[in-house]
Amino acid sequence: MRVLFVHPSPLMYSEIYLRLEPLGVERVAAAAVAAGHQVRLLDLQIFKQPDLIRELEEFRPHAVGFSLNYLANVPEVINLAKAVKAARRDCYVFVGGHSGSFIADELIEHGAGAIDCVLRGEGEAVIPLLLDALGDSKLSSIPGIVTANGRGPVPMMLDDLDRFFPARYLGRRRHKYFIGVLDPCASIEFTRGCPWDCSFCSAWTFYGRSYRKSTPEAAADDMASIKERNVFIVDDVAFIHPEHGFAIGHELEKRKVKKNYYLETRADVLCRSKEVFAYWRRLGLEYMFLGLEAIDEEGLKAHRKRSSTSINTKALEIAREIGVCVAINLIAEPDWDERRFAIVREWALSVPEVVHLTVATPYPGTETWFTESRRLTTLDYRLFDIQHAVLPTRLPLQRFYEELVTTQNVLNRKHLGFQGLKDAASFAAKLLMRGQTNFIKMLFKFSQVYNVNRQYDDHLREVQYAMRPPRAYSTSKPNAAELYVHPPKVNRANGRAGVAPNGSSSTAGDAGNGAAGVVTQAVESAHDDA
Ligand code: B12
Ligand code: SF4
Repeated sequence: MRVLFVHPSPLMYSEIYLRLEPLGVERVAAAAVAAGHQVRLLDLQIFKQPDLIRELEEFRPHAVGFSLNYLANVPEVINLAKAVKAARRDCYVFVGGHSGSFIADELIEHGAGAIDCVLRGEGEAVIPLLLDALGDSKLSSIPGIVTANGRGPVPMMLDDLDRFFPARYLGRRRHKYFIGVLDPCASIEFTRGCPWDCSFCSAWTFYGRSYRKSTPEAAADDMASIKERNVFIVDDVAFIHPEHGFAIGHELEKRKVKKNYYLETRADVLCRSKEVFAYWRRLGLEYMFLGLEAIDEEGLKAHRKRSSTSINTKALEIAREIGVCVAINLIAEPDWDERRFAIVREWALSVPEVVHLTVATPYPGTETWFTESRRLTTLDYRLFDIQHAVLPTRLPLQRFYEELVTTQNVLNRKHLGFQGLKDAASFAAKLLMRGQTNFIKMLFKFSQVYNVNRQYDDHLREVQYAMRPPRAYSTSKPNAAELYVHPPKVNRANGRAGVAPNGSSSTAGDAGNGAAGVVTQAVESAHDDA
């Protein structure tokens, strides 16, 4: 069967800092290839809608699968599904991916017949089953399937992360993938899932709080097959288990693989396992993204980050000591006023690191989606990109954006001061000599993207598809069935759901002090379960 996979266009944030390969759909595509199908992949972060129509005419796919990881891409994907059906009526259209999994029924409804099914959860194990069952009554028994007739059995997890390497060879114009000066840049996955349970995040609810690892040998083989010099490690939290990081590193050394790396981790993981990060620095680790989220204890507690300002400070010291450049993320709360923005600016200017701000946004699949007491001010999916305010702001909205953009500008200028510009110019010259222009284009786009009027006007656009709002606000936590895509494994030791042997994963939210112990147990137990 001929199958075309499509990744939608980039969101606002990606327009400047990065554009990365669609690793998830590349893995699903690899599973379809392994099952004997003829597969193509079109990434609309690089190509345009007319390219999709051309591809439909040339390739004449029997099925088209959209990857929908980001909520803000929902209207685009629905309209593309409609365009595909209009061009090829008999083509089977399906949707998968992170956000798609949390709002499957809603998508089927908006699609009004253009989306034949949504496949919830991981795609690798079920894609061969779906393609095999098209036009058959077996379709309704595929794990994770949702059609206009209702839901099938619970989604199925991939039994072994080593099974499918991403089908990178299906990508076209790979030189377009980059992150900052790592231009061009490929992506790789060493582990999947996260054993923490931050209230604003859906990474843990998607994977049922599981945490799995690829073998060091497979991870190194995958890395060795990458042609690009720079690699983004997509794991939610890198090197939770330092021995895994060391083992991968040793395999890379055996294969004489030398690259520049970018990864994301937590401050407490960095503090606990400094050695593995120092070792990776020697292997080529250049940049690290730390989601500190808040600069005070109260903020950290509200996000249930289970970290403290002293751990955050220590993590920054460690990163400086080992010589890795850090980008910090802070969550801007809609109730911030001028004074609060000023405090954050002052703090950001006092540290040498790059600081990013994202706006607090409740997402389907997160706990805050159910418990957030402030009413959503919009049901426009496109604004759910953590760069727009979707909750009532204390300042008038336009004023909030003025403060946000001013802060982004101050933070940006900090790195593009005289020395920054000199460094950027020298990077740019080197990249130009290699024919890479992504980083250079990025330097000129900032004011176009972070623009008060543009952000404010985004709220005034007509809403074609309205999001299904959360059910009435509740102070009690939602029950697990409402949150998880992949249901958690029942713990063998105590018969309860979750990863912590003492059952603390389901109650860990109450933890303030002593949370570190609870999570360490969760992390260790995730290790056993993996
Ligand atoms: C790496 C990552 C990024 C990378 C690269 C992503 C990329 N190239 O696609 C970067 C840094 C660019 C990024 C950016 C952003 N990200 Co991000 N990102 C992630 C992260 C940590 C891992 C994604 C990943 O690669 N996983 C590994 C692959 C193998 O898994 P996967 O993509 O989910 O694919 C599997 C399934 O989803 C499914 N699947 C996927 N596609 C398809 C298609 C079909 C047809 C089928 C059947 C199945 C299927 O099968 C795959 C294999 O099992 C996730 C968190 C998470 N754990 O999912 C957040 C996450 C997806 N990102 C998030 C956000 C908010 C953003 C930004 C908007 C942030 C910002 N500051 O503006 C931007 C927007 C990016 C854009 N598209 O323009 C949110 C999404 C929230 C939401 N509900 O919309 C997440 C969930 C993080 C979170 N804490 O909540 N991100
Ligand atoms: S540590 Fe928290 S924010 Fe990071 S992936 Fe895990 S649950 Fe999400």
